[in-house]
Amino acid sequence: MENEKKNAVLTIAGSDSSGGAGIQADIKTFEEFNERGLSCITAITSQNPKKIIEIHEVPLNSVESQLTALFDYYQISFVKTGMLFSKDVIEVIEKFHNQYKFNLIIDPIFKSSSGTLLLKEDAREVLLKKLIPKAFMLTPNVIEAEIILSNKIYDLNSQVSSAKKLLKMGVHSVLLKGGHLTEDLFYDILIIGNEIYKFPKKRKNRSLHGSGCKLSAAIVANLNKGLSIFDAVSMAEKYIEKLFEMF
Ligand code: PXL
Repeated sequence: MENEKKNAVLTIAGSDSSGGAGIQADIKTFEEFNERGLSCITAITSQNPKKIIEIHEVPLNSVESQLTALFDYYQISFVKTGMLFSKDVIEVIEKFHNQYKFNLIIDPIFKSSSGTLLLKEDAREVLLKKLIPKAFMLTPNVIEAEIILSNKIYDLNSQVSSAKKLLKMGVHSVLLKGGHLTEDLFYDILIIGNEIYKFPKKRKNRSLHGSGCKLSAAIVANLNKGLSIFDAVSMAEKYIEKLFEMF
């Protein structure tokens, strides 16, 4: 029908000039899963695989008008957030969430692997208090979960108890990724209410820049197809395994 809104998935994140992470990774992944991918860019990073040389913040009115343009036209049920950079951006997302009630998948990005801040210090509290409690799913790695919870995660037991603590912040489900623990066999832990699932993973001899972004983007694409949370995560995990074999 002419005036029926087209369905699409949206990522709100930073641009990664090197293409491996951020907006570029998300859009590529959405399209891999044949989902129409939309983007709202919060910041432009100038980076290559060695370093980030600059972060250019997109003006708040532009962030807001990107979202206005998209929500006016498309039917958007699932939104992924990545690098948000400022507390003002988080508050704008909260406002749109109140109005449009989409399912929010938060990949809580705090720092790049080289240590550059991708979320300003004064925005952390706002992310924790205002946005995380509204999330349908939170997909932190161990380091990000440690920042959110202010506790150390050193083994599978503390990983599981930390995932439970994250759930208590009000989110619907948590995928706490274990790749930063030291064991050769580690787990990504998925918690949905009382259900706990463990996805076993073998340590690779290298990391893949942007694989975290791509994992949550693949989950979002799968959720938008109507898959259950467990199936969406299982298929996304398999997809990332395949990328490691290819690149
Ligand atoms: O991988 C985390 C990440 C997300 N988004 C942007 C990034 C990075 C890491 O560098 O630059 C824009």
